[in-house]
Amino acid sequence: MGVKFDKDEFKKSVADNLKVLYRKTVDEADKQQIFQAVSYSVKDIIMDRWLATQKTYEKEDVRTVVYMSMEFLMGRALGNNMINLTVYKDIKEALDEMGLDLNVIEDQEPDAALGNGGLGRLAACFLDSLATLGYPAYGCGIRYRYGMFKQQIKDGYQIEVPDNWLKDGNPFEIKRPEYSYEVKFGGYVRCYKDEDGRDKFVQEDYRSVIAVPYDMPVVGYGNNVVNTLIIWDAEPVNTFNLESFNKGDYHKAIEQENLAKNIVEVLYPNDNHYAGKELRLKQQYFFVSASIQRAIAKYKKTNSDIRKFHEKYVFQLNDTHPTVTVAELMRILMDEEGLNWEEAWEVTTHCCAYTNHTIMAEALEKWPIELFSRLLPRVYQIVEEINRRFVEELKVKYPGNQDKIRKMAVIYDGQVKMANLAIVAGFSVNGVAKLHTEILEKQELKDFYEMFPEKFNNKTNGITQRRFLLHGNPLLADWITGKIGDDWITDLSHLSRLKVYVDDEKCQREFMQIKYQNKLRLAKYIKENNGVEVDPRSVFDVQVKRLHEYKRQLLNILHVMYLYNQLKANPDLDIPAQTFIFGAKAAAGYKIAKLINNVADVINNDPAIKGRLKVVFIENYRVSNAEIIFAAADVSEQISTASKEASGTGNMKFMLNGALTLGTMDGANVEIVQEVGEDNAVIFGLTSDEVIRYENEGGYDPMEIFNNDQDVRTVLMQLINGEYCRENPEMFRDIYNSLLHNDGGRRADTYFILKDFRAYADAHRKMLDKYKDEKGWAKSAMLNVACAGKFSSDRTIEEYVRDIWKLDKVKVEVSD
Ligand code: 26W
Repeated sequence: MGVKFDKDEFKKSVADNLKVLYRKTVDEADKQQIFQAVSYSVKDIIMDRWLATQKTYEKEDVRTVVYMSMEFLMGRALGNNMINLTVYKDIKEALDEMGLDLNVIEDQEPDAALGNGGLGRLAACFLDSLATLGYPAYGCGIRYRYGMFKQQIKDGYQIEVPDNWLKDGNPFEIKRPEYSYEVKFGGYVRCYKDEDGRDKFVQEDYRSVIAVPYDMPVVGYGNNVVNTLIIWDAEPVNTFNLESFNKGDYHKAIEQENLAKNIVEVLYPNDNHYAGKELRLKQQYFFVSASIQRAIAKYKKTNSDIRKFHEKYVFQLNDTHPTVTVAELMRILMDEEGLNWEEAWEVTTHCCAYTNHTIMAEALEKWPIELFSRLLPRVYQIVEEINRRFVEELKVKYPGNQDKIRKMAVIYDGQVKMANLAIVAGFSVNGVAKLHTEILEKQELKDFYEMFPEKFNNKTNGITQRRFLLHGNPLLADWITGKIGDDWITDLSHLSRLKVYVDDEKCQREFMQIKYQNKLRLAKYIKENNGVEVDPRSVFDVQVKRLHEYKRQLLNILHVMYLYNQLKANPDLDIPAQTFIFGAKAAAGYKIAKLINNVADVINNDPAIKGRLKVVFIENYRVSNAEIIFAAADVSEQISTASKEASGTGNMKFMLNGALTLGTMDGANVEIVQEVGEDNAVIFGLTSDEVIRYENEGGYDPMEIFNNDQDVRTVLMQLINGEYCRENPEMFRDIYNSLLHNDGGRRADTYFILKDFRAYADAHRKMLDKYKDEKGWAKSAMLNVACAGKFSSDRTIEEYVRDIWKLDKVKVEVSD
């Protein structure tokens, strides 16, 4: 089913593109131009498949899932598209012959960083799996002008630099203005009776924008399927709104122009933190309304009865961010399609399914009624009615129980609660790992679970092996294929066939040699990008993920400080050399990055340590360098406070690349250990039950640890004695205080860092003991790969399809 590849034709195509796009020959073109030309040549291969796929969907009038997400963290497209077209090596060869280096070309592409972290990257992995498995699906999101900020480190601080990812043009996207829709904001609702005496509602005196879609291809692996990611751009209703202008409404014209510009300007760089910004609600409604209008228009092309809309479309809501989908769908079905409430509710509640990605309280989206109703007057009326009916139901079911109503109502205390809306109107509510779903059912969403147990289900996250092994780690990918064939590329459970090799010493050596090569590659990257020299023979101990208190990068760096003290006190300590690698973007103002960088500065420049300890903060961690980092890791740090990390997906990427997990029993770590066995990971620390118990008891007393554990005490004192900041010893006072003292409503050491410290230090010791046993380590690392099968997003998607989406697979035929 692969693509028939003609090398000479491809070379000619690249040369032609350079000519047509830039009037240049291959020798004259610069790297960016070459990247563009090669991308257009690859797009050319995609195009016939894209056309054929969409034709097939239309002809077979398939049931479709629409993955609704504010974030799609796609990363680079060129390499991935070549991989999935199964022409990567062919193209590499063709370019070689033209004197061009594919790696250099790939490096010209900016990451499509339309997401913050786990949630956005999960959406991208899901699209890859849906296309590869041949399911009719498309993603809907926003074409942010500026994606996730680029991070520079200056003087140890994070500097946020705008990510102008579209500056050189995006060769893979296609603008489709013919499918544009108007989206209205503000004004008021006029109610009148139509000829039949029915109530009609129209929004008047509104401001509006035109939502213009751009399609991005999502190529399935080796199966001719090309699905679509639709990202919406906003354009002013009329470049210079003539109508308003003529009426003298100059102000309104300018307002609408600004609205369009602002709405898609930038991705909010908040992860797990709700800020309540009006513009964010505008973004949400903007892409939701456009996406639903598009789905309904598509549906009506081939179907006549809108009452059966839910038979052909299901909307998966990626967290609460797109939850206004529920009310917008109701509005369109009633106000534009003429259904009554009951009919519209029947359709809506069979269309919408909600995924929860976090139990962090500060991430819960609650919009003030004032803001919500002012921005979306008609949608608000509908939310009010949903709430009124639901509260009636609650009163019948739980008479006199005000407490239930307070907690479960969609509107309460002046706020619209988006999670409650999603649960009430959705037919499915899922968590993203077994433990996470259990916590939702038993704690966070207990009342809802009791009322609607049938809606709740678990879907443990997964990752795509096409990007994070086949593309990111070609050496290991080839080695695996050499051993067990290439079925693993589309069925990761095949990796278990590697188990027969884990005791074979030759295989162990080959495997570790590949790891070493990947460590060399990362060392080179670090040298070139960060100017730090690291020893590829040292243990690469890596924590890469968003910087967040609950993820506890602080625990990691405090432990590094402790290790450094140990090595200073005992220079003969018999432990392998270690490199601690961090990579993370922080919400603006978070101090830990500065601490990590200062610690790195001190340790890396201390000759007494003889290079046995190094600390690196990799600047601008993102999808493209993540691929290099995972491939090179020995130890995977997954150390969140138990119960806080819903799933984690980086943990799976490390495992797939043969790193051992050092982690807490949190999120999907639990399932990772279950798959690989307790001997091939190191687990430490409080369990989620223990954490939750302490939280309910109002915390614990970190002072006791501070007073009794001399090592911890020393490390904490070093936060405030200038050891890591000569010029300002007060620099890390806040961190010190947060660990030891209650502050207003905030408990000391909210995330149990000191409580888990000893166990963490012991876990590290245990890990190093394992590392010293070379064969044992090789075996464990190989077993991690061999047991990673469950964590393919292909498996996750099959479960979504089976339990929630009920889609049929499609076959796409293409004549090359
Ligand atoms: C409204 C602000 C905001 C922004 C982003 C709130 C919440 C979020 C996301 C839910 C944060 C996120 O990315 N969550 C992560 O989702 C991953 C995919 O399911 C999980 O693997 C991570 O554990 C979870 O933190």
